Amino acid sequence: MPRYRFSEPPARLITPKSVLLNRRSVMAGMGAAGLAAGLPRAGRADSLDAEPWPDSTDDTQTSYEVATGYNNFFEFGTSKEDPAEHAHRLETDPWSVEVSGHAHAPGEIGIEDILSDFDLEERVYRHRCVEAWSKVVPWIGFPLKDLLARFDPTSDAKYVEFETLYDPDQMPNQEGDDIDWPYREGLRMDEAMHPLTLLAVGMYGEVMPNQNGAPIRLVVPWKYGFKSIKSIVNIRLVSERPVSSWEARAPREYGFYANVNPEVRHPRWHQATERRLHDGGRIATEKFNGYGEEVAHLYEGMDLTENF
Ligand SMILES: Nc1nc2c(c(=O)[nH]1)N[C@H]1C(S)=C(S)[C@@H](COP(=O)(O)O)O[C@H]1N2
Ligand SMILES: [Mo]
Repeated sequence: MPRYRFSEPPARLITPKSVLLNRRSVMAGMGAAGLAAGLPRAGRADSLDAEPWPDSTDDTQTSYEVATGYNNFFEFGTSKEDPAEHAHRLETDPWSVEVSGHAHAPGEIGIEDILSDFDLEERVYRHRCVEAWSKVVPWIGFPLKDLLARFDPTSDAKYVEFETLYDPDQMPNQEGDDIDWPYREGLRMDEAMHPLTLLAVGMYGEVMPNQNGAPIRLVVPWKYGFKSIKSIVNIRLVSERPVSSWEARAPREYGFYANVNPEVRHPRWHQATERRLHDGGRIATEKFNGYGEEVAHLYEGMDLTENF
């Protein structure tokens, strides 16, 4: 396996206290996750046994209600309210993720094993989206590289391709053609191996709400929101650059890299500012969403206007 060398995320991006999930409460909660979608926190049966999180970003945290009530999850409809209304139809137990392609040990892993085998630390990430709105969400997750290591990628693995579940019975908008289903995304191997690239299984101390991508989703904090694919069932280690669903649909509008970049316009809108959902205020968008110190080196020598 090729060796990737990255320092661990700086302390400001991780809560000082590593918060391990109470596995039993997670397991008990997985089945209830669908029913609980949209309920206020206190009413949810699937709380994770996590300590309150200290602030590790100076931006204000988005409320749970907004973070779970204003979403993009096209499988359930194209309006921001559709996921909260319809995602309860998604059955997340049982669930497994298949890892295939250029790996010495390809295979499948169930969500229970993911929850029990990987160190789940609660981290706060600033998460800003291509629509020019931003959320600050305390994700619970672990680095994607830890999962990939288990399947032992070969040196032919240059990119990682991700796929969401395809099941129109549960995801009714997959009957339509808003996207060439299933939703697909991709990362270059070094992006996938970066310690800031997370697989998230919860947020705000709870099992992931369905509308936010239960039971497992990607979080790539320096890229626009659409890279953070939800409800993943397939991970493929490939040698050619994959084409994401958005890139396939509108190649002039959505590139493969999708790094947050206020200097690069979307053809139909500028991307210099974002509207913070917690107060509706507009602020300047930071290059790489403020994570330049950690990730800018990945793109050294690349023209980010060409490679948007
Ligand atoms: N499978 C799937 N994943 C998806 C999407 C989607 O429509 N389907 N939308 C993306 C977009 S455009 C954004 S902005 C984020 C939104 O994540 P959030 O609802 O947790 O804020 O999810 C991303 N992941
Ligand atoms: Mo988005």
